[in-house]
Amino acid sequence: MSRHIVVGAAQLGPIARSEPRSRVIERMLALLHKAHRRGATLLVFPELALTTFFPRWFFDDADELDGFYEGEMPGEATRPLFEAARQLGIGFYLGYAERIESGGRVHRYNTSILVDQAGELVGKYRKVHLPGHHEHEPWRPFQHLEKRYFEPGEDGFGCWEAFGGKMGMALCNDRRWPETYRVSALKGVELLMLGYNTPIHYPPVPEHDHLQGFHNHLCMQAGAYQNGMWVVGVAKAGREEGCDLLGQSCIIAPTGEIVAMASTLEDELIVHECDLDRTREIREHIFNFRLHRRPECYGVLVDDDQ
Ligand code: CDV
Repeated sequence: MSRHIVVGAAQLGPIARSEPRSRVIERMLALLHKAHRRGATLLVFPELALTTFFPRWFFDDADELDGFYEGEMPGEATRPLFEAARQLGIGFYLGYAERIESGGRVHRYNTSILVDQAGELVGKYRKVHLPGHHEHEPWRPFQHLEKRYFEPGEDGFGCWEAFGGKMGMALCNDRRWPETYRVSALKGVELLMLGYNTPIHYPPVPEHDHLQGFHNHLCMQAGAYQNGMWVVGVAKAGREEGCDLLGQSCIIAPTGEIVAMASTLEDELIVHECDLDRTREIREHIFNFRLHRRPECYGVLVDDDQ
């Protein structure tokens, strides 16, 4: 079986608060068809791809907040994506806000799913590293209330056998943490998909605003190289409800080199043929975990009190 997989990164431009799901899905379907025409069999969409990035606002009305979540997947709005995947034979990764009821309680997660070329769900990931804050902080020009609106995922990082290889998922802030890549690599992941919404302005440390693009690529390129894996990072980009979101969606080879990158802040597709066997160039040599890793020296990494 070929270990080459043509992967697309489907960057989305801004989504207005008033934009209905149906319109967003139309935009995503256009990218899905375009990716299919370019030979892709896997397409990666951003984090929270179906709506505007709602954690930028404080909501005290639970009904209004719930309007941003999906209660089922696929639901009425998202079913056309699954149907198109099956008809075209192209799978996808999709980030969305998940709301479930279980054990008499409501749970909310920042979630991504992987859907295969038959339109079937392969796996689900719930964001581990939730950034931002829990309480309303009026001093900020915009909020980042992920800690309020989501519970952290408790299943950690996974590895799913699909598309002829071993696939991993993470979401946005996870990409800044080396543990994301290392745990995924130790589980065998060869290609890690990562959707993000990154405001250029970071209110607690505004002197770093000019470094957002640098840090974005720095962490994903380092993660790819140090773990010998493909990384596909996909942005929701552009000026969304007055907030500038970083673009720079890219596909990164296991050597850490960027092999494709978006050049706009709008809906844009980039595509690359990824040879999953290229993971071996790194994993059998400089980062041969079996030969060179020293886990007995790393205990502090998982100490609870650090
Ligand atoms: N959606 C995110 O996780 N955003 C964070 C910001 C808040 C730093 C990020 O890491 O890009």
